[in-house]
Amino acid sequence: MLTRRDALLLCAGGALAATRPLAAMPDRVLNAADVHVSGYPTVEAVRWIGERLAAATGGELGVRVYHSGQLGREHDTVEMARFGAIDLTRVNFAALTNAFPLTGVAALPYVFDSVEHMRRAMDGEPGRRILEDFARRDLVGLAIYDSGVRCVYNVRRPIHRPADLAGLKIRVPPSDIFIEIGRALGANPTPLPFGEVYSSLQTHLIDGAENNIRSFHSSRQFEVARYWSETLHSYSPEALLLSRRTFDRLGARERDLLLDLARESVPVMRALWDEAEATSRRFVTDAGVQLNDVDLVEFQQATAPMVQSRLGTPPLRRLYDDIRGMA
Ligand code: GTR
Repeated sequence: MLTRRDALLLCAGGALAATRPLAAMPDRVLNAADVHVSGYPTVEAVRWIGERLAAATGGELGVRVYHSGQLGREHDTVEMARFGAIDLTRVNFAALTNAFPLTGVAALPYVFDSVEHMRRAMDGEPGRRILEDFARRDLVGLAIYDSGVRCVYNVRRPIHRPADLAGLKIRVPPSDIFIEIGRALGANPTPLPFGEVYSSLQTHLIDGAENNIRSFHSSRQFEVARYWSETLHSYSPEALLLSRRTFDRLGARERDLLLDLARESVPVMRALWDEAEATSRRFVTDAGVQLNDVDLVEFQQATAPMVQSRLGTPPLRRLYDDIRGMA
């Protein structure tokens, strides 16, 4: 946890770019990482928590969000939170599938039928099980946020079926499951951190990538990749994680406040998300990106064997069956 003095020292040293004026800072600050830009719904949801926390503690405890990947790649921020070097991190399940296999189930292709299905499952028992599992590795799972639906986009051509992806280098997050997903979709998957995707598209290191439409817009990748194909292959959600060390250092009332505010931030985030997603869809369409539907049955069939291969243990199979049972 950063004290006001630490924060001043850090900023004076220029080690971290400030995101809010120091004068408005509470006495103690929880620092939070996010790879997304300011204004992205995950960033704003964590700021919302911070503002409510500061108000409820009379300015004693707040949150400062280091957005745009200022604190590093998602995998690294998870490790930093585990060891108490940062307090909070908001990452996609894609960054968690290797260390927390339950998250991988929610990232699998076509495990959710719709946004409503994903929300129902993540608000319910399956989501609770995933959040509790973070305790195994020094983390407290605070909340699960929306991440829309991931689709494939590229610089070359519209994709209608898996065969159209043959030979295309498609960036995926650095995660075993996502590498397998990329292959199952028919592409040549190339794992890269989020912050490197835009330049890799520009330099033709990759031909395309896959993500939700908000990220496609806010990272400006739509300027380079002009074909967006509605593969709808993964709803891989977002997790807000707290360092166990920080949790242990907080007072009992502060812990309860933080847990409650994190829970209350989920509908706040979703409202921001729904608006942002619609805005981004309009924006990229107006900017000339070509959107097309795909043969979903072919994509479902192509990915079905890898989905089954990922359900090798009883807890994973049970989670999958429970999620499907809520469709
Ligand atoms: C986004 C997600 C980010 C990051 C990114 C990626 O949808 O919100 O946290 O994981 O995808 O593909 O790296």
